[in-house]
Amino acid sequence: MDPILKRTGGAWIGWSGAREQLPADILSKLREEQSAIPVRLAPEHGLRFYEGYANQAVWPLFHSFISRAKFVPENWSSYHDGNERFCDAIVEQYREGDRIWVHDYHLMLLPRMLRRRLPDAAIGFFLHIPFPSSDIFAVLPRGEMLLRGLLGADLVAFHTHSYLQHFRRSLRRLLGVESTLDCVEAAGRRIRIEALPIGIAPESLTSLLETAESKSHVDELRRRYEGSQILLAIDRLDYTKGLPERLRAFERLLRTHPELEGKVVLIQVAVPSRENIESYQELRAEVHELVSHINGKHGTAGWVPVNYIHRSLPPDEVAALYRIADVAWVAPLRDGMNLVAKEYVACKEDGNGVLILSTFTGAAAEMGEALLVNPMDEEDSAEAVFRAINMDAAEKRDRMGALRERVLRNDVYAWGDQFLSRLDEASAARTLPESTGAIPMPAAEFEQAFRTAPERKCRLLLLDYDGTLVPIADRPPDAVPGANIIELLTRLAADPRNRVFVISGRKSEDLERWLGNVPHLGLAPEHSARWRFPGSHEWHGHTAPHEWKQTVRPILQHYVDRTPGSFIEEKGFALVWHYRTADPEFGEWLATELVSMLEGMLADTELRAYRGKKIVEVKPPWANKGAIVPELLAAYPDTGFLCAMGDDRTDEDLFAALPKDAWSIFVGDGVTKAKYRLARPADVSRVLQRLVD
Ligand code: GDG
Repeated sequence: MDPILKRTGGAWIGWSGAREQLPADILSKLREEQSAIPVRLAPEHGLRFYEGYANQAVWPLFHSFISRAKFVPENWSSYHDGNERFCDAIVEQYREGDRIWVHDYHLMLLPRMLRRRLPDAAIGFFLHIPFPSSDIFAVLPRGEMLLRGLLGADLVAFHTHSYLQHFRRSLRRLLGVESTLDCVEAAGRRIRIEALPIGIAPESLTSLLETAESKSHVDELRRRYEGSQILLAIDRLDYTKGLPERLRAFERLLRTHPELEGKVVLIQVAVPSRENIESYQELRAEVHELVSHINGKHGTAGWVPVNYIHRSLPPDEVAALYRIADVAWVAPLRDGMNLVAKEYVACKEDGNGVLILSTFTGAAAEMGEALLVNPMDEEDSAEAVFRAINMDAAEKRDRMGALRERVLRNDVYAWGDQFLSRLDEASAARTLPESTGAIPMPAAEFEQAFRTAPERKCRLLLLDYDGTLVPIADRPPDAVPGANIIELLTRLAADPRNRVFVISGRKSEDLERWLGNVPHLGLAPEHSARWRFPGSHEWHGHTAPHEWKQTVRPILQHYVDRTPGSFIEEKGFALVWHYRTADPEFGEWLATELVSMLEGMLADTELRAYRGKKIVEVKPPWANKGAIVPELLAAYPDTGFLCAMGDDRTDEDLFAALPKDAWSIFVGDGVTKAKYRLARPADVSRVLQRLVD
């Protein structure tokens, strides 16, 4: 972040790790020279904030190491308290127009805390580690609080699309919050979600190699390892980084290729990390033991196979190692991104190097020219190394050339600029537009418009059935119209000036059976793929092709088998999977899976999969309720009053197709394009009753 802060003139607010308050002269030096402002955590909370919930619960779980996760309730309160202290420090520094960029898993409660105190601030959040699958996330105690915490931001960003998808699933599963690919609407605001892979600052690394001192250091290293292929691994000593697995693979390489004796060396830099945590102490012991084992077993008087460096090196030495290494061996078991892979590539100007990269890093999603390995597969890893050290120069140059181009182009500046411009856009678009909140229906005005429609013109009423005229039933066949609705429709349709249509997703037989005897009632079943005019029994509209149902039905059947209580409904133009009586969370989860699967399958057909209220419907796009509006306006050019009522996503097509001066009325409390709103089907009956009275 340092180069970005310098460029934008930002300040860094962070915890120094110190238990005590820093002396005043150091504080002012930090502020003046580095724009760094330390947050003070109470001594009893400080370590527990960092080493407790953040690094013993969130870190292992987010890296899919469930069995390493530890949850201690006291650590949770320190985590909460730590986030609050950050909030205080930020609020103290904040000036109107500032942008706040919150980093990483230690501070996931912070966006919401900030939103409460600075409602108008632009707040962005970036997660540097993976976001786990929702199965794993669900294991994390207080996970819902973290999700709510993040939803305080205007922008929440991750390294990869797959982390983003995991986040979306967790939102649905734990909070019941729906999202689209790039947006979540929650707590009355719109939150943007993004995949923005981080980059590096290549020149701040390569410039370290330009000094005379550094050049002679590189020459000296080259002399020292002359005749050997140099494999390089640089990691924090963390169990996610796969050090023991890599050492074992290296041992296998030496065992299976004895001809490599004296000709290959592995330089492993292991930077000490989180040393107070027990699992890190165990890892250190295991790694030390493996290194001694390999060197003891395979080494000779003149050759040490593993050159192990257990400390942090100055940056110029790191750069020199990148420059001389023939192979960088980046093998984490799980890693949000992994910058070492990108830094190595940046230092290989001559293209003479090979990157071996674990598929379980975020970097693998954009570095396909590396030799990709599964670090758990010792044999596969050892062979990848063998291949790398024997690769011919042209192949090395080709692969490295493609990798370099991407690393240099997508640098950390591009990443920072993108994040900040997305944050600006997201905070400007945070408020949900007024149109999504239709106003309560003005009943008296509505009646007045109906009554005073010009004498010689007709009045057109388009009414949805389920959820509008009758309440939604668990099973579709149970939504039979009561005598009151039949009477109401009969009286409404009897007025020679009225043209009344029931426009529904139901199949023709249902509407005919229930409403077919109401004189002068128009029917438009199957989302108006077909219709008949009042007083006529002749059907107009499309005829239905059937062949596609044979392919789609088995897929829906598979979901029926997996979901107790769900079933398939067949209509003339559509197949529908209903899951109203299934477990709600499971049903929603499967519906999303089904729709995304069908999207791929149906891409080159004219069919589409749609989600409605507890249904997934497969149908052609022309079977939509908006399509009938031009037909009816052509049939009734003398329309002087037009009203449409509906409660479902499918009714939105109808609302969108209406002329501007029509009365569009949404039933329920969802987001809608309609102008007016009624609460429930009983209100619809009441309003219609007043028209006939
Ligand atoms: C987190 C995520 C994500 C290493 N040894 C020395 C040294 N390093 C530098 C490397 C590199 C950095 O440390 C390590 O970065 P990584 O990306 O590999 O890993 P994490 O520290 O776990 O970082 C990770 C990252 O955030 C960014 O979003 O990529 O997935 O876990 O820059 O060069 N630097 C110096 N001496 C060393 O001995 N000076």
